[in-house]
Amino acid sequence: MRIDVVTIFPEYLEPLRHALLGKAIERNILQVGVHNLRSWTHDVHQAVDDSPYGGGPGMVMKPEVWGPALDDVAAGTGPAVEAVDLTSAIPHRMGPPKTPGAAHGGAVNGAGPLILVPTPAGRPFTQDMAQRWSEEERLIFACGRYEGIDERVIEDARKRYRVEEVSIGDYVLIGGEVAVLVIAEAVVRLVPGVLGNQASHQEDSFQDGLLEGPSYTKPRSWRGLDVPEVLFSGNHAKVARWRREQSLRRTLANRPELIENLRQQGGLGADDEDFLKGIQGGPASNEN
Ligand code: 6GU
Repeated sequence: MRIDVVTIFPEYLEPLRHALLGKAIERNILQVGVHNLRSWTHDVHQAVDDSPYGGGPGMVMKPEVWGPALDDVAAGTGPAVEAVDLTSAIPHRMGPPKTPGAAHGGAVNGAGPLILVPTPAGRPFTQDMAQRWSEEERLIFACGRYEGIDERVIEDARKRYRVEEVSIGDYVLIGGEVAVLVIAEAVVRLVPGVLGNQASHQEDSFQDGLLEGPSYTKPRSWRGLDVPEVLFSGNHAKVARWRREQSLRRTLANRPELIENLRQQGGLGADDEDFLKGIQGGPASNEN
């Protein structure tokens, strides 16, 4: 997978080089290009925004800068050629240096890159999206400030590319950069070969519509608190049932709407319903 990010704060994307993503870069599973939007300005002030038509606070990012930036990054042309790919921050076992601009160009799958626009006005980011996007050849993130990019940039880009506007939650950030870090991490960890243990995302929170339950390690007793006895039983079916119930319990407490969603989809068995009834004190407790 190749990820390109267009931003006015390239240094903000530095964390992509570290830890899990750095390892994926090092192992050639991932290439990351970070591009400074100001490379596509022509005026002496390198202006990327202007005041909004119709008035109001804040600034709007200019279409004459964003349009060519997205086209060049998609095609690997213009200033996008000069952007040096991020290399891993991991000092040991570094692979050979990559040629700047290598691996640009059209996607092998013929669908072309998927352009992602982080914005609080986008669709809520979910694990399902992370799963779908982890199967893409190329992702291009277009980071705007929160007042936004001139709408025509999105409208025009949709004529040639697949474009999705995405939000990471119901709060407002100054710009999309941190959202890119969040989304990239969620996506890249699902790319085959990135996680050491491929089984380890089968049990992730949200993978089955429920939150993950508690985990324990040694010592068996710590500060007077004991690891639940069932985990020493060696009875795999019993452990699996207990884990399911812990997931149901935590999901009901923290995200009750997820329980309802799962119920609508037929994802709760009779034993699940019995357990939920038990911890809610019966259906009467819903009536208040
Ligand atoms: Cl993706 N961008 C910005 N600027 N603010 C956000 C967001 C994204 N998601 C939630 N708030």
